[in-house]
Parts: sequence; structure tokens; C-alpha cells
Amino acid sequence: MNELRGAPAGAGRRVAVVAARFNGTVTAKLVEGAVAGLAHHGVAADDVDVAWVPGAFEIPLVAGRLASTGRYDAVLALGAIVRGETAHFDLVANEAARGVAEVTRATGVPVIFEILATEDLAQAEARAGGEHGNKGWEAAVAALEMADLLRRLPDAVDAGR
Ligand code: INI
Repeated sequence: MNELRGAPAGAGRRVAVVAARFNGTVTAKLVEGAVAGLAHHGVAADDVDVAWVPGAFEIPLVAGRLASTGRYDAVLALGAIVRGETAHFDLVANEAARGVAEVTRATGVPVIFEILATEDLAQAEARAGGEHGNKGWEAAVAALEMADLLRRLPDAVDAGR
């Protein structure tokens, strides 16, 4: 049996972060956690670009643009959608998730989904440096793990050949 696992090795990796300004007290903490997690695993500060978008709905467009450049080994999608604040919670949450999934499949670049979808702000705060840890840090580890795993996998067969 050959087991394939990615290691969260950050040296030489380039990572983009796309973060929503909506619920900015929470998302700023997610970004802080992500940047700290990337640095902890060896990613150079100059190799991390952070792009801010208005809300979670806008994340896929910018994540897609960044992923398409070929510059990044992974992209982190960070946001906080809180049900209590909006009647269109489900629309924003579903489209953000669908959009991120589409980008990652279309580009082959891992786009890590840490757009929190919670019932209230306290639940989001608990996951952004609170009692449930920091999902931004977890996103950083997942990104590096995926970048490394993708390099260990056999190459895809070129369908054109
Ligand atoms: N965007 C969020 O990131 N979180 C939310 O909780 C949220 N709520 O509550 O509405 C939200 N809405 C804005 C949305 O993402 C877009 O920015 C907006 O609809 C403009 O396209």
C-alpha cells in the first residue's frame, strides 16, 4: 500500500488570502490566524497576498482571478456569514460555497473554504481566535497540506495527447 499525504511545509510556497470585510471583526481575526499559521509553517511574508472583498458573495470571483494567475500554490477563502443578520443567509452561504468549489475544480488550485456560516456572531467569534480555535490557522495548514499533496500525486494524463 502506498499512502499519499501532504505535509504543511511552507518554504517556497506562495499563498493568496481572500477575505470578506463583512463581519470584519471576525474576518480580521481569521486573516490574523491564517497569516500566523502560514508564517509558522515557513511561508515568507512576501509570499502571502491578502485581498479584501465586500462580502462572502464576492469571494469566488476574486479567488478565481488569483487562482488563474498560476502564481499561487493555494488560495484561502475567509469570511463570516451570520444567519441572524440576514434573510438571504442561505443564498449568500450557498453561492459562496458553490463558487469556491467551482474555482478550485476549474483551476486545479486548492481553494480552502473557511467561510464560517453560523447562527450568531458569538459562534463565529468562537471560531476566530475564541474557544473553538482559529479557523484561519486551520485554513493555512489545510492549504499547505493540499499544495504538498498535489505535488506528490501522479501527473494527470493529458487528454489532448
Ligand atoms: N456577507 C458576508 O460575508 N456575511 C454576511 O453575514 C452577510 N449578510 O449577512 O448579508 C453578507 N452579505 C453581503 C454579501 O456577501 C455581498 O457582499 C452583498 O450581497 C453584495 O453582493
